Amino acid sequence: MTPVRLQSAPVRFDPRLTDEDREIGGGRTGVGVVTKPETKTAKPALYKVLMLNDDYTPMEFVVLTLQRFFKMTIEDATRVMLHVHQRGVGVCGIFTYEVAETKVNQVIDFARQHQHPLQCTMEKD
Ligand code: TYC
Repeated sequence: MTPVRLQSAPVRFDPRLTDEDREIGGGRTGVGVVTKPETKTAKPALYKVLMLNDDYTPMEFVVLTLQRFFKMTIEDATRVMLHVHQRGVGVCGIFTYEVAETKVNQVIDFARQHQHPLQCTMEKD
């Protein structure tokens, strides 16, 4: 009877390995370095929603708009409205792109419905 030779399958030459890697177990040493997996989730870009001053929109309407769409207290809304009135532009909040875009459209629609020229825009933070 022919003796059965116990032999492991030939290991394919892997050009990516160094000689050191090949030394034991054909590069499959079962030994490795534990590395933290790379985190590939990028944080979304943020956008400032800006309120613009004009000469016609009533101050109370701007305060109401800031309370309604930016969940501000009457005190914060009044402070932001006065800042915009005095400086020409002011930040209502900082949001991801789609949320910022929705808020800008809500403000513009609300102002139009009430025949006010109030304008709102967004810019990358
Ligand atoms: N300037 C306006 C007025 O005097 C008030 C106002 C404030 C308008 C802020 C727009 O974003 C604005 N009635």
